[in-house]
Amino acid sequence: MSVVVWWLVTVVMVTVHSASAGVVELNWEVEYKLRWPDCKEGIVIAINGEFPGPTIDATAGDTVIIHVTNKLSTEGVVIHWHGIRQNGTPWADGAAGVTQCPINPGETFTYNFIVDKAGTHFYHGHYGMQRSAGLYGMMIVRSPKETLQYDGEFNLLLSDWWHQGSHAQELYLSSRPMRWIGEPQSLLINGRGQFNCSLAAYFNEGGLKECKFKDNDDCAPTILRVEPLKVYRLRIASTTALASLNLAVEADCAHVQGHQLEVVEADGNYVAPFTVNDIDIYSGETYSVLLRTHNPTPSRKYWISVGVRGRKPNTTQALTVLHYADAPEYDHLPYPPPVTPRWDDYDRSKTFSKKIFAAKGYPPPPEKSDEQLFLLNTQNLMDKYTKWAINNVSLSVPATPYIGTIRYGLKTVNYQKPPGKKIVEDYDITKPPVNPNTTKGNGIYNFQLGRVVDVILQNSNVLNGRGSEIHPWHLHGHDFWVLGYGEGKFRLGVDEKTYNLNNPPLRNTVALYPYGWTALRFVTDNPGVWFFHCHIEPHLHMGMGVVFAEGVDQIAKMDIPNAVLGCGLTREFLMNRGRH
Ligand SMILES: [Cu+2]
Repeated sequence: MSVVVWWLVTVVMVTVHSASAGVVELNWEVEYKLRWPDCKEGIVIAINGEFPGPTIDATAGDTVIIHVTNKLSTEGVVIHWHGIRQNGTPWADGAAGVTQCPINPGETFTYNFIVDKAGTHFYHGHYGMQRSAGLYGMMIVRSPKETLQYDGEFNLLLSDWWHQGSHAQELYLSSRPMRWIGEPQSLLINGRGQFNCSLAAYFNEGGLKECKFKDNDDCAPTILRVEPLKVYRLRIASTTALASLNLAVEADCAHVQGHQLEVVEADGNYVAPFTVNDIDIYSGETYSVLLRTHNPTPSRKYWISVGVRGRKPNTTQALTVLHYADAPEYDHLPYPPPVTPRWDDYDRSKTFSKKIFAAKGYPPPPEKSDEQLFLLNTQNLMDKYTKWAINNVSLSVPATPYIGTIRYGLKTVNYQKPPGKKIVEDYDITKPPVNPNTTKGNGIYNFQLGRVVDVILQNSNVLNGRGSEIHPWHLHGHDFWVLGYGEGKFRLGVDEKTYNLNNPPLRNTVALYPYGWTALRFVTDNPGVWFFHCHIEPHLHMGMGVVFAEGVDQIAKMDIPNAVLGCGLTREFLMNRGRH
């Protein structure tokens, strides 16, 4: 038997933390480090030397204070708290150019906000392509009165990894003609993956050699060590730059229900529980699933596989192991890992999405909307640069954060007029754009407070006419109700009738499927400036987003720390203020 020592790894079993003091205060240093995330050396963005960054563990109602020191030395940094709504603190949302200036090298900025709602969240860089460079970590907000019952829990933070650095990727995507970054070299689970070896090599899979880890190797997998006949909560988040994923746990032939996953939470909201063999997860989404262990005799280990969905995979499945207590440490697993579903089985993905409903007890959404905003998603060319555009405008985020220009009435913000339904009605979504030219813009959509807004995301064919891609859309500052999904072009006055107004799930991220539409509803109840964008980082980099301003009058009265506005026109304004 070959000497395999991959079980000598850190066990990342999260212990339940004691009653909270109400304030979680942390000091973080953000710095480039050399690590071996997939058994090959690479440059990652680490926090306090850790990659992924440290897990934030707070309780609903806590104030979270994080002093972020930028030690990247040649570039700015910001951190977005994904899933936290930032009620009353929109300046702490951490979106560069929207809610703050990037933190300068050598400087410290303090994020200070309340985590008002329990859930599985994460945080990540929101400047350039720093998420792709590994700036991310988990953020768990516990409920003081948790209704779910379980014996233990694990965090699984999923990401994708390229050997090419994020700066090169940025340059590739901004080149003329655009150079595509390609598929990721590895998928990572908690920052750990295997590129040139496999945990399952002895099944002759992929012609890879067997992984041989040393103690504390960066790329040794996070093993989930479990006891029989217990319930575990797996908190799963996807912070991939590109890949849509599927996660499956190996079943046991002897147990009909063996290792099924009961989905109980999505994006920090409880859902009506349903049971599946595997879950789909898009970038920006989080789930909690309950896994019931059985009692294998003799005790053994089982695979957990993570594979790519929605793009022709060129990336090997990520693997780790569910290790029952008393299972032999050094034995091979008896069966090959489960293979995640075919990448282009979109019907299967949609079936999963359509199983998600709000748990009992959530109030239904308002019955009618005040406004309907159509957002047509297209791929375009601008001066021979490849861009993604919404209603034919490719977003270019300005140097001066919107929140500052609005706060001080600097008159540089253009409020974009929603183009209405016409843009969708006149457009053939099955064909590449007839007029591929788009314009760059930094206009934003302006909403009064207390409005019920429906957003209809409409997908279309890409430039070369070879298909339509999945876009997971993420809204900052809000949860929204997912009212429905449909095929083809949205039919005004017809498709609204199919909306689920009874128990739609609340989310902050939702998938837009190829050639289809997705409808969502939210209430403008959070004064601030909020990014709404495709969570695929290269797509956002190429302009795939819009910005919502909400309660502009309220923003004008807000106490916004000067520290977030030390760039662009707001810096000038603040410097000249007081000089007469
Ligand atoms: Cu996208």
